[in-house]
Amino acid sequence: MTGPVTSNDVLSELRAALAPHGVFLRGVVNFADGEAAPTLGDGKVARSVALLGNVGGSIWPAFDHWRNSLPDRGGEHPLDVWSKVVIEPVARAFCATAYFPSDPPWQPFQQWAMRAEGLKASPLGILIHPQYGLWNGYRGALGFAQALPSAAAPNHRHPCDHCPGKPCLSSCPAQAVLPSGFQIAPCRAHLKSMEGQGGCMAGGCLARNACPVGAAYRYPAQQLHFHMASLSL
Ligand code: B12
Repeated sequence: MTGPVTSNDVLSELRAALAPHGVFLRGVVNFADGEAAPTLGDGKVARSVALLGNVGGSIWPAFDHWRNSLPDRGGEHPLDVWSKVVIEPVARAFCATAYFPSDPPWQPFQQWAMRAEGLKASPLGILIHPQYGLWNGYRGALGFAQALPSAAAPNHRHPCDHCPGKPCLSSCPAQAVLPSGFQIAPCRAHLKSMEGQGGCMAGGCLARNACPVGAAYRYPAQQLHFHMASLSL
């Protein structure tokens, strides 16, 4: 694609450009006039964003292959670097502006996801998907000057409302999952302890692992460890 977005096929073309990297077009948000929206590269306000992310371990093979090909394995934040390596060329090809979840000023990725995909927050703070559970995240978003074709967000039933026993609330060995929100300090201290090294650090966050929704999409072991190591930094 070499020009601005004009065709209804843009979403199919976007899906095709992202697929080799295991990145999915997760949904679209169209902004009304005057609504808070991100700024495009040319200083104008975006009319739409396309949300890009992973579903289960979809990005892991491409990311791991890229990382293993580099002498420094992508540096201190390799997944953030890889996301840019993959998404920035797509943004250029589609005349869009790329935003990344880790880049300040933080764009409201979760608000966009709630709007575009009808997702709801789990007690952990992570949005839960009815099919993929907690095993999903965002690698970037593309801002466009035009509205994009979009369907109304699905009105999912909130999986946590019907969860028997809510095991995520009682599985955190650091008591970091409180009704008031996730507490990063006890989580990080636990990850550094012997118990944490052998538990959450080795096999992934025990509270996240305890969620029964989308268990088939749980990240592969290497990816679980990667995210815990990043969180403990
Ligand atoms: C700062 C941050 C954190 C901080 C939270 C500090 C805080 N109290 O807000 C810390 C370091 C604790 C954190 C941890 C994790 N995070 Co985080 N985080 C972010 C980040 C970069 C900014 C959040 C923000 O302020 N946004 C700005 C406001 C304007 O956006 P918003 O959509 O309106 O904000 C929502 C969030 O702030 C959310 N929120 C509030 N408190 C918390 C606490 C946690 C733990 C989370 C996840 C969200 C959350 O509620 C707001 C309203 O919906 C976002 C990316 C982003 N740009 O949003 C990722 C993001 C929210 N994190 C994400 C994830 C996956 C995690 C981890 C699981 C990562 C890991 N390595 O394990 C852990 C959670 C651990 C656990 N057991 O639950 C994902 C969530 C994906 C999803 N499906 O919802 C995001 C979107 C990043 C991504 N690449 O996809 N995170």
